[in-house]
Amino acid sequence: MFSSEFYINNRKRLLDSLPDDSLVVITANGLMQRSADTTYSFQQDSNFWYLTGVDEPDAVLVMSVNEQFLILPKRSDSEDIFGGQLNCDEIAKTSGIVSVYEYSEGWARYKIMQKSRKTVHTIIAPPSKIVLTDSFYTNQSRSRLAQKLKRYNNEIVLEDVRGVLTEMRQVKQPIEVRAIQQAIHITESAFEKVKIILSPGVAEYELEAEITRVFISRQTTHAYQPIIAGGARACTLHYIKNNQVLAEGDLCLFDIGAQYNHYAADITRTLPVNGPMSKRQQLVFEAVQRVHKFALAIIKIGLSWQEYNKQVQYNMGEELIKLGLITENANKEVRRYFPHSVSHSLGLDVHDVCDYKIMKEDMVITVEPGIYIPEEGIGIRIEDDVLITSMGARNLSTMV
Ligand SMILES: [Mn+2]
Repeated sequence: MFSSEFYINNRKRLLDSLPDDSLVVITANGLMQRSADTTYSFQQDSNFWYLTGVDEPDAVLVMSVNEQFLILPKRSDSEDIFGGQLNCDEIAKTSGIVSVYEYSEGWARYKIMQKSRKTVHTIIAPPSKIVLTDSFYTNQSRSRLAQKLKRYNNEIVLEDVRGVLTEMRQVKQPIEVRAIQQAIHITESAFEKVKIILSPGVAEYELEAEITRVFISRQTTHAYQPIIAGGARACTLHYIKNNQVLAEGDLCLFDIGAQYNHYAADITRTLPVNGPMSKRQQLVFEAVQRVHKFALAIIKIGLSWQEYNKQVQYNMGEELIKLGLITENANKEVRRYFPHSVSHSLGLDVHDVCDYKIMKEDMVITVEPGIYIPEEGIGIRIEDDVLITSMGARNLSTMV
């Protein structure tokens, strides 16, 4: 949905950030097995997409200042019959890369290109086949590529480009902000629907179905597994079973986000299942609201993430004392009721790349304080998506 200009410019910026005459090789994600011969729905590697706009599994980008091409994966006749043939013209048009080669021709060209070089720039993956990063399984395509590059030339040194890509991707271009804003609008319209049907006796999965219906009818998907958690279940931070029935007097926490043109929204609302909130629910809700407001107010260009986290956490500690939950504003105490980060970067990935050093203009981040009290069956989080501007934080998700 972006024109090829976006990807052409991103490739140029990457090359400009690397030493002269660098050779860059970056792989797409591969398909992941779901069971037997079926796969999970394909999700492209965000770096590969950022540089090419190509949504095919196992394609490889090869580029230097003088030459750029894409190598398509080996395809069998039956893959073409079941999956349809790859359209090289379409791929060339999307990416702005004129040369799209089939597997053997592409790798033959790479072999010649790397002959005169000592290093190749790529995204480094640890050597084992299944790689854990932040306790999530990463796609195996990166380690497969690294092995392949070593097979062509065992002497070649692989240099990691993740740092450069992080610096590029963490600051959003106007066209990216518009895509995120669109993902947010679609998510907001799902919230509007949910508010109408939210009532005691409704199951969490029925609400999930309604949200999914809105997303699919707008040709989007969930950017991540939605969390729809009634009552005490909201205290399980990544509750994704969504299989219980909502009870009268409970609150229901929704943490949902559409993925539009590869860009994610990430919004949380905590709504009463019916009627007004209880006195206690109201007090906790207002405390979260105040911390949320405080965080939004202090966000500014140049603020260090460390200072930001420290200030918001202190503010949260004061609220927790007022609620009678803790007696001392100390890290360990505060973490008992607020055990996650205030904010994270948002973009192509829902937890997008970021160096988390200094807040910069045109970063898009979430602001999501929460208070979780399992012993009272209350879990409340308010999460908005904001753009960091010269005027401070601009809230992009104010419609619900
Ligand atoms: Mn979030």
